[in-house]
Amino acid sequence: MKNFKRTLITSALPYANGPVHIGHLAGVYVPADIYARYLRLKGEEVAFIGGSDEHGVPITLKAKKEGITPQDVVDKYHGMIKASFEKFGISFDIYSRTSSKIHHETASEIFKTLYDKGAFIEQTSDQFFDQEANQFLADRYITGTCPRCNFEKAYGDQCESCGSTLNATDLIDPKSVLSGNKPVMKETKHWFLPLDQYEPWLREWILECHKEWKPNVYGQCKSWIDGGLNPRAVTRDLDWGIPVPVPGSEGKVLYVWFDAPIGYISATKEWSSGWEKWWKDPETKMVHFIGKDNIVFHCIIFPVVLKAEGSFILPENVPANEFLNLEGDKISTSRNWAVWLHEYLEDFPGKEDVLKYTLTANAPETKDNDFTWKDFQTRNNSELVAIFGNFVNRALVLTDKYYNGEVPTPGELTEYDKNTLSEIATLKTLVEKSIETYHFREALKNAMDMARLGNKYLADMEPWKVVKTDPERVKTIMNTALQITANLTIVFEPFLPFTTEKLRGFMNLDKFGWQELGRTDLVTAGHKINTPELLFEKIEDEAIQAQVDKLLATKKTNELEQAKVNPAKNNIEYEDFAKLDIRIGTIIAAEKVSKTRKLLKLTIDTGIDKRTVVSGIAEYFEPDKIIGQQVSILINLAPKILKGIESQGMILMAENPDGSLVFVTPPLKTKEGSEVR
Ligand code: B3M
Ligand code: ZN
Repeated sequence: MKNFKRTLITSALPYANGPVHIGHLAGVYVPADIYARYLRLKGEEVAFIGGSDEHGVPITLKAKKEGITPQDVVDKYHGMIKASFEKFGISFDIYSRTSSKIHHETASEIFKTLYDKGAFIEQTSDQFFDQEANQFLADRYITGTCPRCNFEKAYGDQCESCGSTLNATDLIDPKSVLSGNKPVMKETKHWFLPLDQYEPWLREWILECHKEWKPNVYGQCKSWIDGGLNPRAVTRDLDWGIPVPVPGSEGKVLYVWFDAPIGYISATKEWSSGWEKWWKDPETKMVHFIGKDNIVFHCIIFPVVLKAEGSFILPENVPANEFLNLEGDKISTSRNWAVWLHEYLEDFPGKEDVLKYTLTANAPETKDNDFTWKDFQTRNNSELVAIFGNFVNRALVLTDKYYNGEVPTPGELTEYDKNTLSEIATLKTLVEKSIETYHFREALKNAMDMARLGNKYLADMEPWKVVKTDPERVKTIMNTALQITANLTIVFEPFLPFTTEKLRGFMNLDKFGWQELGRTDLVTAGHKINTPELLFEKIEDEAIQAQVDKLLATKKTNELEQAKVNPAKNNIEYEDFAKLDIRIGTIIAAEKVSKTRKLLKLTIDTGIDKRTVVSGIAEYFEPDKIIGQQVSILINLAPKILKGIESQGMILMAENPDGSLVFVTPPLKTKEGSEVR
């Protein structure tokens, strides 16, 4: 293995179009953070880079939907994401963003360098264009009927009903999201990265020289390369992003996947004026932490960009994870099927480490895994509380009780004591090996074995019994237990930093370096510990049930949405209902309101009076066909002027999922003025 001088750790830049959830944490940020903390604890030189990915079509669509600017969208979510990471103690050296000036400059420069070197090919092709909006349409800006399943709202790149990947030109009856019009084909020019030209190099660099990459990563690269690489467009017709910095490119921006990984470089620049050693010195080891859906971008496309540029290093490893599911279902932002970090922090304050522990213990390293609240509770109650917490608590409480909190002087160690203590060094080696090969769940298990070791030691030694017969021996036992406890403050530091800080506080200890791990004299006789408190607390069934109920409610909402039925509104009191004065009436006259598409002016016999009501039903009913129609009318709605006509009440209508309207009419002719209640 090559010896490196420093490690550059990058973690995928989350899209700033929503908050972050447990899937992000489990797949990328927790493992990257463990790795960074571990290396720092070893005294190595580390840069841990993160930031928000703020370009791309989903952000412009979200902005459009909410009637705000794309910058508003990313400002909001960048802030939320950054705060969540901070609260979870993800120890970025910098958390930046791609809408920053320095990033725009850096990405433009790199594009320009490649352009000047002739690294791109220019191609014209026909793309959908919205003539009314005067704009080319990204795939997500086009909807139409899916050619596979006939779903009417398929996107230009994917059908969310049957899951097929589509081309916008496949859609039957395509429509522009901007104007609703049928888009036309128009010629446009783009710049392409000729990946095909790099195939021999990629084959050599990945398939020959990086056989040690995780099987899921290596396998995906191999199948991409074997499948034949094609030139890939690195520009788009869009008005949100980094303008293409070459002549003849008005209205075009860099493709988000071209600029996003360059965000790692710009963030490093922003963080340190000495950024070049991190990116250009072959003695820097670069590791990309990402999820499996980002493999091709980090293993093929971005390396080709770096290679074409010529002065940058390449990643040494890309330990991509599989996906984390939630209670058996794929995590989904649009379906709100997620545990959002900002909500977790509210519901479980002070339990950041518990979540990190669960996510690491169950990390989707080799296959997709499932997060369940039940498992979360069990991990906390039967592992953190019952093993780690229990051991530490016994060690500290007994020291407090027997020796007034002073570490006792040990006598001669038995074989069992010695074997127990020597296990610590063995476990240290295992943790190191696991972390250095990106097996974080195994590493955490190794660390937990150290707590298990202590727990078993005290259970076997039973100092609470021995104290009655051989108090001298108990000094040795407790000293040994405290050495193990002190070692736990080191071994858990990369995984549970809030917990180790707390534990150091209990033990009145400073932070040790990783190299001290395994020492059996970390606490000296006479050292005074503080009054012990609990390291972890039990999580009760009610707290778990509340989370499960929240997910069940989400499921219900989603089912209704699928069935196109709106969820029920909040309960009201009968008095609220009783305020409504609804009567049966009959339409006695009807005419269209001129210069409107939707409005009819109706005259209703309410049994009390004959009054005028303006109603938005003209798209569904011809005026002369509804004379004599019985209706339900809300007669005590405050009158309102509509198009210059005073509307005195409201006709009740039932609305079908497709928007069509039906009168709410009694099935038998009913006397005008009858009350509906
Ligand atoms: N924002 C995709 C994602 O969140 C993308 C990662 C960029 S890493 C340079 O999955
Ligand atoms: Zn479909």
